[in-house]
Formats: sequence, structure tokens, C-alpha cells
Amino acid sequence: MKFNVSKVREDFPILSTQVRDQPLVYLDSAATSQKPQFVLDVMNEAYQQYHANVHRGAYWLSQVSTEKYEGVREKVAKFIGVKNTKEIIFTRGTTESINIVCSSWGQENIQEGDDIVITRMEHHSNFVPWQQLAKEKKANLKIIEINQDYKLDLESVQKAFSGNPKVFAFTMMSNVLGTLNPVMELTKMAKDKGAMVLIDAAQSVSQMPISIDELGPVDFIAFSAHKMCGPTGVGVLWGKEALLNQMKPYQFGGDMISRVQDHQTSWNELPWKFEAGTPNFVGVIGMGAAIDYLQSIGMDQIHQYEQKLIDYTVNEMLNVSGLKLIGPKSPHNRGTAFSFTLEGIHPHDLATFLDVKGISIRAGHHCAMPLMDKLQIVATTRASLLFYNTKEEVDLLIQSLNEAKKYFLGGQK
Ligand code: C6P
Repeated sequence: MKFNVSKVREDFPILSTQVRDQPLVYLDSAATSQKPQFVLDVMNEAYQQYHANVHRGAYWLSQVSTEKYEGVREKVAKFIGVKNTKEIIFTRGTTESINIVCSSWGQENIQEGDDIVITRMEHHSNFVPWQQLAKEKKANLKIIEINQDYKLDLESVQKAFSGNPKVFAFTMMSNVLGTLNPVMELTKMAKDKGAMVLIDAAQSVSQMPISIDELGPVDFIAFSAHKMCGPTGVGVLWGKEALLNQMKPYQFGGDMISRVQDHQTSWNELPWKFEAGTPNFVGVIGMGAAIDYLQSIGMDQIHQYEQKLIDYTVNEMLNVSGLKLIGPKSPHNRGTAFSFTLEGIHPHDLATFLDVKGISIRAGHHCAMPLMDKLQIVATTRASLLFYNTKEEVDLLIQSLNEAKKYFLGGQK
């Protein structure tokens, strides 16, 4: 079926609402995506029709709930091209997924003098955990720098891998710059040096089909449901079974155990070894519904439509005088996050001005302070789109930016 954005928009109740007496123009999907009615209905059904704790009851309700919960593992596995459902760990989101690896794998495998390689464009969630591990273990945190096109600098990449890299943790798509990194090449370079490779797919998972095979020999992938039309508070850590088996549990409690005695406990098998306590099972079921929804449209269709939006937005933005795009100017190999500054106007003032027009947009450091420091800017304004956004909404943004210039700068521009 051909992609029809008007039809898609009808699936999202919030997109036809008003804010501040204006039709909502939601341009903050990099922070969190909106949810289709289908996902809301499935979650409602889970609460209304078969709500019971999973893995704990012999009764019918608990069995249905458990089946639905475990069924999502299959959906996630297919969604990212994995066969082994033991490798799919349900977490609270990208942040927790990365912390599990950093803590369980990192504590065992990182030693004094090892190199931990990350990039300048990492979100704090893939920066701070490694920084803290490096401090604790007296390891070296190596940061791959970016070049003038806001892409990873090749010389810096080579330098970072010239020593003794034990870990390479990097984002597939920058939430600030929109840059898409060449995952396959980078993974290969890191693997040639024997490093463990973790990919932060928080931003890319909703934008393109992801197949583990095509990413190269990666070891871990982390993502959140709420950025892919699913609920908040749930996400995924995919990891290779052999590595997950070697790792110690991240948290202790119910469900992650096999046998508990007074002074000794043995662990449950994968994936439950890493799922301590009552899981967010309704959230997981909602994530499954989000995957069904995205697949009903088709990830290829989503990607193609978004590419057209990207082409259009880059072009339009580059025509606004005084606007500096903080990200690749080429529409190729970039995603739908567009950070920018508008000369003479503070990003927070601009975001407030746009809000009055019904445009929801994020301003600030976007949880990437080391990147902001390097770029020597305190904040940017960021428009981030998803497949439910339209060219008309981009036009409205551009028109409002021109109005903001008149409002804040008067005759100066
Ligand atoms: N970025 C943004 O506005 P959580 O919060 O765990 O779902 O995801 C964290 C995270 C990790 N990596 C990247 C690349 C991200 O973009 C994010 C979340 C949002 O940019 C909220 S700060």
C-alpha cells in the first residue's frame, strides 16, 4: 500500500488536537514520539481484559498475560533481524540497556589502562556510564571528534583505535546533529582491534529497517519503545547470548533467580536473568503493538517518506538567512533531527515564540553537553520529525522562524 501521510495522521489522536488555540504541530519526536490509537487500545485491552502479573500465576489471566508478554520477544527479534529470543532483554529504555552493559560487562572486562572509545556526539546516556567506568577502573576514555560537516572525523577514528580499545560504544544517529554514522565500517574497525561494540539505536530504530546482520558483528544494541510509537518506561537490550551468559545479573530480586537458599542463589536463564522484579509487562505489550503498527505501514515506506521530508527540510532551512544548521547540510546520510541556531535569538526565546503558534520544539543542550562544549554553543533549537509530519508543517515552521526574526530583531534582519 502506498504511504499516505493524511491517513497515517488519523491514527494519532493527539495530532488533531489544539494547543494554545492553534492546531498542534509536533516537532519533538526525537524526545518522544506520539502514539497511535492502536497502541493505546492494545494497552487498554491488557489492563481491562487480561491484566495479571507475568510468570507468577497458574491461573488463566496470568497465563494470557505471560503469553502476550513473551510473544513480544518474538516480535522484537524479527523487527531487528534476530533469531534467538533469549538475546532480547526487556529494560526500562535505552539508558538502562546501556547501564546494564556498562555495569555487568564493564565491571568484569575493563581493566586499568584499557581504552574505552565513544564519540563526541553521544547522548549523556552513552557518555556518562562509560566516563564513570573509566574513572573507576583507571581506563582511558577516548572520544572520537567530529569534523566541520558534523560527521565523525576519520583521523580521529583511526587515532582512537590505534591503542588498546576494549569497548566501542556509539550512536547510530545523533539526537542533536541528525548525523547517521557508518555503522558497518566503524564496527568492522573496532572488531579488527578486538573491541566489544555497542550501538545506541535510540534515534534510528523508528526511522529505518534495522537488521543486525547488516550492521556488522555488533555485540549489543540498545533502544527505547517511546521513540518508536510505543509507551514510555520500556526498551530493549539485545546482546549476543555468549556475552550475556558470561555477565553477572544487573539487579537482584524476583524472577531473575533459579533457586534461593539462605546463603546462596543461582540465576535464572536468559533472558530473565536480567529482568529482576515485576516487569513493565503492559508497557512491553504496548511496545509489541507499536512494532505491529510500524510494520503495518512498512519500515521501508517510513524511511522513504522521511527521506523526502529530510530533503525538503534541509533545503528550506538553508534558505532562512541567519539560520545555522548544526548538522550535515547534505540530506543524505542524515536523520530527521534538525538542530539550528538563529542569529540574535536565544533558542529558549525562539522555542517559546514557536509554542505560541502551536509548534512544539525542543531547545537546550539535548543531553549532549560535551558536544555543545566542543561546538562552543550553549543551546540549539531542534526540530525533529517523524513519518507523521508533513511538508506543510515544515512550511509553518519556516514561516514562523521568519516571523520570529521580525519580532525579536525588528528591522535588523
Ligand atoms: N534522547 C532527546 O530529546 P531514554 O531516555 O533512555 O529513552 O533514551 C536516552 C537516549 C539515548 N541515546 C540517544 C541517541 C537519545 O537520543 C536518547 C534520548 C531524547 O534527544 C531525550 S533526552
